[in-house]
Amino acid sequence: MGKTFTSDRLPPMSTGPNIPQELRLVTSIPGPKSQEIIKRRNEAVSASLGMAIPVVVEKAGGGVIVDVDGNSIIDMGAGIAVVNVGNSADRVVENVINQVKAFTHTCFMIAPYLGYIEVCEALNRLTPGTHKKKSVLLNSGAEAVENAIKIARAYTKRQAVVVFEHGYHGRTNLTMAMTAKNMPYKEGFGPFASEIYRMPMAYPFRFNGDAATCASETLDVVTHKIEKEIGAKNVAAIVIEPIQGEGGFIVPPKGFLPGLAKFAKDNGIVFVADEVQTGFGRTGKMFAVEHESVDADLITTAKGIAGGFPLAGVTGRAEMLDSVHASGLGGTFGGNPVACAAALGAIATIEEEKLVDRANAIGKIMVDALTAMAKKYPVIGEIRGAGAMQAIELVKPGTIEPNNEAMSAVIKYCQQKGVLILSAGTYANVVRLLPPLVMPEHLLNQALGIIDEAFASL
Ligand code: PLZ
Repeated sequence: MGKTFTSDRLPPMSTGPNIPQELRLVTSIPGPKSQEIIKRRNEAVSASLGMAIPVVVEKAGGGVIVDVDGNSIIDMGAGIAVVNVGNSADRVVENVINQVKAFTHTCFMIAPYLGYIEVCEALNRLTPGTHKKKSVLLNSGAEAVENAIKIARAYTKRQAVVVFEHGYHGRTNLTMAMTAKNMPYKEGFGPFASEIYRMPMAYPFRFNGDAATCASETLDVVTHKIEKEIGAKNVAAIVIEPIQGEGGFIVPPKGFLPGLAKFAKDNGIVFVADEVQTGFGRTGKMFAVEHESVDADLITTAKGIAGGFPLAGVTGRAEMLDSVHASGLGGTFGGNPVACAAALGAIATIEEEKLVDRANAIGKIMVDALTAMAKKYPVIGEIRGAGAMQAIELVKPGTIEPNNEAMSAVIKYCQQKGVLILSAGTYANVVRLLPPLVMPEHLLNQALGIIDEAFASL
């Protein structure tokens, strides 16, 4: 099915549960069983929740999701960059089963347990920088970002928070305020938290000039605005995704992040890298700030940390984590023992299976295929990303005008052919590819072939 791109750069590896690693369509999408259950979904579940593909999952592993009708779909989304180690990865399953049998909850603030401490030790070790680090564990990416702001404010005794155009940080009140895009995230949900200041983002594709000028000019504007409009001495934190995720996989030009980090350091501002989407090997480094050796004071993590279990963290300078008064941070479920056991399994998988290298190999295969497509199809404005986090920005041919219709058509075509891909972008014109890092090569090639067909069909 579809033209395939061949290469031999991905070594075979265990894909967890014993699910054939194949694209198999036995019904149209959605099949009859999925349709029946989706009727119940629509009766029982809030109508406000989205649904990227209308199939009901029965099992998943490696590079596929198998639905209740027996269709086996290639997963190019990994549950939004969560199952980097694949679904039901062996070490995650084993750790979780053992932990569930031992105990499921005590509340770390009531009676501590080793798993939480070991996850913090792993985060302190894996995040870049040789300074003394500490961590706190939470339940979700948004909660991690909220806690990073609490820590930065407590440490600096300042209030202002600087965020960026196209940024995404979550759906809680504070993180909604930090998120750039109104629809669907913010519309009607105000009033929003105060003391959030949004700055222009260095977005080379939409900047009139080369990447170096984009970095230096945008940095000038940002620092000028911070100084003149907020006052640098009032800023507690600058929060940025090293590669913006929901905003459309916007990769800041070289020099922009280090420049911001330096400005933060010079002005006593806590520099927070939101690595919720980019973390745990996704971009071909354990953390995306490593691409430019950016010195982040705090790093927020979630998604890929625990092989699908809800867990998040804030990791950073020990003196910052320790500046909060006793019992100032916490939560009932934060660092749940089962989620911690899963995280230890996921982290062991990433390290022992060398998934960071594999993310780079996956990236090379994707970039080769996508670059070839960009030459053929004028709706492709830009291919960008890092490692196994790659996106295609779609435009009206010959312009940089966003092409939302083409994005929807490509995604729909792929779904009908059994390839799950996700959308992104402030202008809803970006196709993003986030395969599990255990994706077998033949499935990756097959998915890329179908994406090519989708463009040809436009
Ligand atoms: N920071 C950088 O990408 C979550 C959102 C999906 P939570 N991105 C996926 C949706 O539509 O809700 C995200 C992120 C970055 C923070 C978050 C928030 O993480 O675990 O969804 O709260």
